[in-house]
Amino acid sequence: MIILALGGNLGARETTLDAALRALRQADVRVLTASSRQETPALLPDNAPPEWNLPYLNQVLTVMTTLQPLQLLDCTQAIEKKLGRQPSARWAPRLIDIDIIDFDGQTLQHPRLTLPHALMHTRRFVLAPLCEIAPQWQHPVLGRSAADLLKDLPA
Ligand code: A4P
Ligand code: MG
Repeated sequence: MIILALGGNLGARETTLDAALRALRQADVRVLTASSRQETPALLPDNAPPEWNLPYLNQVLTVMTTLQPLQLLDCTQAIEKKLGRQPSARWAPRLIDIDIIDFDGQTLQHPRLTLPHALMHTRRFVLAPLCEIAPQWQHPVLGRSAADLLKDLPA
Protein backbone atom coordinates (compact mmCIF):
# COMPACT_ATOMS: atom_id res chain seq x y z
CA MET A 1 0.00 0.00 0.00
CA ILE A 2 1.25 3.48 -0.89
CA ILE A 3 0.02 6.20 1.43
CA LEU A 4 0.21 9.96 0.93
CA ALA A 5 -0.66 12.63 3.49
CA LEU A 6 -1.66 16.07 2.25
CA GLY A 7 -2.11 19.24 4.22
CA GLY A 8 -2.15 22.98 3.92
CA ASN A 9 -2.97 25.98 6.06
CA LEU A 10 -2.72 28.93 3.64
CA GLY A 11 -5.08 30.10 0.91
CA ALA A 12 -8.19 28.30 -0.30
CA ARG A 13 -7.42 24.97 1.31
CA GLU A 14 -10.23 22.89 -0.29
CA THR A 15 -9.45 24.24 -3.76
CA THR A 16 -5.75 23.52 -3.34
CA LEU A 17 -6.41 19.95 -2.19
CA ASP A 18 -8.74 19.45 -5.18
CA ALA A 19 -5.98 20.70 -7.48
CA ALA A 20 -3.40 18.44 -5.82
CA LEU A 21 -5.57 15.36 -6.36
CA ARG A 22 -6.13 16.33 -9.97
CA ALA A 23 -2.40 16.84 -10.52
CA LEU A 24 -1.60 13.46 -8.95
CA ARG A 25 -4.05 11.71 -11.28
CA GLN A 26 -2.53 13.51 -14.27
CA ALA A 27 0.92 12.35 -13.17
CA ASP A 28 -0.17 8.72 -13.31
CA VAL A 29 -0.74 8.39 -9.57
CA ARG A 30 -4.07 6.64 -9.22
CA VAL A 31 -6.04 7.52 -6.12
CA LEU A 32 -7.58 4.34 -4.68
CA THR A 33 -9.13 5.70 -1.49
CA ALA A 34 -9.35 9.15 0.01
CA SER A 35 -10.13 10.04 3.61
CA SER A 36 -12.35 12.94 4.54
CA ARG A 37 -10.64 16.29 4.89
CA GLN A 38 -10.10 17.12 8.52
CA GLU A 39 -9.42 20.51 10.02
CA THR A 40 -6.60 20.17 12.53
CA PRO A 41 -4.76 22.60 14.81
CA ALA A 42 -1.29 23.47 13.47
CA LEU A 43 1.56 21.50 14.94
CA LEU A 44 4.18 24.22 15.38
CA PRO A 45 7.83 24.34 16.37
CA ASP A 46 8.63 25.80 19.78
CA ASN A 47 8.77 29.59 19.61
CA ALA A 48 6.83 29.75 16.35
CA PRO A 49 5.46 33.25 15.67
CA PRO A 50 1.75 33.47 16.61
CA GLU A 51 0.77 34.21 12.98
CA TRP A 52 1.87 30.65 12.06
CA ASN A 53 -1.00 29.30 14.13
CA LEU A 54 -3.43 28.68 11.28
CA PRO A 55 -5.56 25.52 11.16
CA TYR A 56 -4.66 22.92 8.55
CA LEU A 57 -6.89 20.92 6.28
CA ASN A 58 -5.44 17.40 6.17
CA GLN A 59 -6.28 14.41 4.00
CA VAL A 60 -4.77 10.95 3.53
CA LEU A 61 -4.85 8.92 0.31
CA THR A 62 -3.98 5.40 -0.70
CA VAL A 63 -2.62 5.40 -4.24
CA MET A 64 -1.23 3.14 -6.92
CA THR A 65 1.61 4.12 -9.23
CA THR A 66 4.32 2.66 -11.40
CA LEU A 67 6.74 5.34 -10.15
CA GLN A 68 9.59 4.35 -7.86
CA PRO A 69 9.73 6.06 -4.44
CA LEU A 70 12.15 8.85 -5.42
CA GLN A 71 10.24 9.41 -8.66
CA LEU A 72 7.06 9.74 -6.62
CA LEU A 73 8.83 12.31 -4.40
CA ASP A 74 9.91 14.24 -7.53
CA CYS A 75 6.31 14.17 -8.62
CA THR A 76 4.82 15.34 -5.30
CA GLN A 77 7.44 18.09 -4.96
CA ALA A 78 6.75 19.29 -8.51
CA ILE A 79 3.03 19.44 -7.69
CA GLU A 80 3.73 21.42 -4.49
CA LYS A 81 5.71 23.88 -6.57
CA LYS A 82 3.16 24.08 -9.37
CA LEU A 83 0.42 24.85 -6.86
CA GLY A 84 2.45 27.78 -5.60
CA ARG A 85 4.27 26.53 -2.54
CA GLN A 86 7.15 28.83 -1.64
CA PRO A 87 10.32 27.54 -0.02
CA SER A 88 10.14 28.45 3.66
CA ALA A 89 11.19 27.48 7.16
CA ARG A 90 10.43 24.03 8.50
CA TRP A 91 6.77 23.72 9.57
CA ALA A 92 6.02 27.26 8.37
CA PRO A 93 2.51 27.85 6.99
CA ARG A 94 2.17 26.40 3.51
CA LEU A 95 -0.33 26.12 0.68
CA ILE A 96 0.28 22.42 0.29
CA ASP A 97 2.53 19.73 1.66
CA ILE A 98 2.50 16.20 0.29
CA ASP A 99 4.29 13.59 2.38
CA ILE A 100 4.92 9.97 1.47
CA ILE A 101 3.86 8.07 4.56
CA ASP A 102 4.51 4.53 3.34
CA PHE A 103 5.60 2.96 0.07
CA ASP A 104 4.63 -0.71 0.07
CA GLY A 105 6.27 -1.28 3.45
CA GLN A 106 9.74 -0.28 2.20
CA THR A 107 12.25 1.17 4.63
CA LEU A 108 14.60 3.80 3.22
CA GLN A 109 17.07 6.29 4.66
CA HIS A 110 17.94 8.52 1.74
CA PRO A 111 18.98 12.19 2.06
CA ARG A 112 15.76 13.17 0.30
CA LEU A 113 13.39 10.49 1.48
CA THR A 114 12.81 8.63 4.73
CA LEU A 115 10.40 5.69 4.56
CA PRO A 116 8.18 5.19 6.39
CA HIS A 117 7.72 8.90 7.20
CA ALA A 118 9.79 9.46 10.33
CA LEU A 119 7.15 11.17 12.48
CA MET A 120 3.85 9.90 11.14
CA HIS A 121 3.27 7.56 14.08
CA THR A 122 3.18 10.57 16.43
CA ARG A 123 0.70 12.64 14.44
CA ARG A 124 -3.03 12.65 14.92
CA PHE A 125 -3.47 14.68 11.71
CA VAL A 126 -2.03 11.70 9.78
CA LEU A 127 -3.33 8.77 11.85
CA ALA A 128 -6.95 9.91 12.21
CA PRO A 129 -7.62 10.25 8.45
CA LEU A 130 -5.53 7.11 7.80
CA CYS A 131 -7.76 5.17 10.20
CA GLU A 132 -10.81 6.14 8.17
CA ILE A 133 -9.46 4.41 5.07
CA ALA A 134 -6.95 1.80 6.33
CA PRO A 135 -7.18 1.19 10.10
CA GLN A 136 -5.51 -2.21 9.67
CA TRP A 137 -2.44 -0.74 7.91
CA GLN A 138 0.74 -1.90 9.68
CA HIS A 139 3.65 0.43 10.37
CA PRO A 140 6.58 -1.29 8.57
CA VAL A 141 9.06 -0.68 11.42
CA LEU A 142 6.91 -0.53 14.55
CA GLY A 143 4.69 -3.40 13.44
CA ARG A 144 1.59 -1.75 14.87
CA SER A 145 -1.64 -0.89 13.10
CA ALA A 146 -2.81 2.63 12.38
CA ALA A 147 -5.72 2.06 14.75
CA ASP A 148 -3.37 0.99 17.58
CA LEU A 149 -1.03 3.92 17.01
CA LEU A 150 -3.95 6.37 17.07
CA LYS A 151 -5.44 4.82 20.21
CA ASP A 152 -2.16 5.29 22.09
CA LEU A 153 -1.54 8.93 21.15
CA PRO A 154 -1.68 11.31 24.09
CA ALA A 155 -4.97 13.27 24.04
N1 A4P B 1 11.50 14.08 3.06
C1 A4P B 1 12.07 13.05 3.72
N2 A4P B 1 11.21 12.03 3.84
C2 A4P B 1 10.05 12.42 3.25
C3 A4P B 1 8.79 11.76 3.06
N3 A4P B 1 8.54 10.51 3.53
N4 A4P B 1 7.81 12.44 2.37
C4 A4P B 1 12.19 15.36 2.79
C5 A4P B 1 8.04 13.70 1.89
N5 A4P B 1 9.23 14.38 2.05
C6 A4P B 1 10.22 13.73 2.73
O1 A4P B 1 10.05 18.66 3.54
C7 A4P B 1 11.43 18.72 3.87
C8 A4P B 1 12.15 17.57 3.20
O2 A4P B 1 11.70 16.33 3.70
C9 A4P B 1 11.93 17.45 1.70
O3 A4P B 1 12.90 18.16 1.00
C10 A4P B 1 12.01 15.94 1.41
O4 A4P B 1 13.14 15.62 0.62
P1 A4P B 1 9.28 19.97 3.16
O5 A4P B 1 7.91 19.57 2.80
O6 A4P B 1 10.06 20.77 2.22
O7 A4P B 1 9.34 20.81 4.55
P2 A4P B 1 8.43 20.69 5.81
O8 A4P B 1 7.16 20.00 5.46
O9 A4P B 1 8.33 22.03 6.45
O10 A4P B 1 9.30 19.79 6.79
P3 A4P B 1 8.98 18.37 7.32
O11 A4P B 1 9.98 18.06 8.35
O12 A4P B 1 8.75 17.42 6.20
O13 A4P B 1 7.60 18.62 8.07
P4 A4P B 1 6.35 17.71 7.99
O14 A4P B 1 6.63 16.48 8.72
O15 A4P B 1 5.86 17.63 6.60
O16 A4P B 1 5.35 18.59 8.84
N6 A4P B 1 0.22 20.59 11.47
C11 A4P B 1 -0.95 20.07 11.05
N7 A4P B 1 -2.06 20.17 11.81
N8 A4P B 1 -1.05 19.42 9.84
C12 A4P B 1 0.05 19.27 9.02
O17 A4P B 1 -0.09 18.70 7.93
N9 A4P B 1 2.44 19.64 8.72
C13 A4P B 1 3.61 20.08 9.15
C14 A4P B 1 4.83 19.79 8.36
C15 A4P B 1 3.74 20.81 10.42
N10 A4P B 1 2.51 20.95 11.14
C16 A4P B 1 1.35 20.46 10.70
C17 A4P B 1 1.31 19.78 9.45
MG1 MG C 1 6.74 17.82 4.26
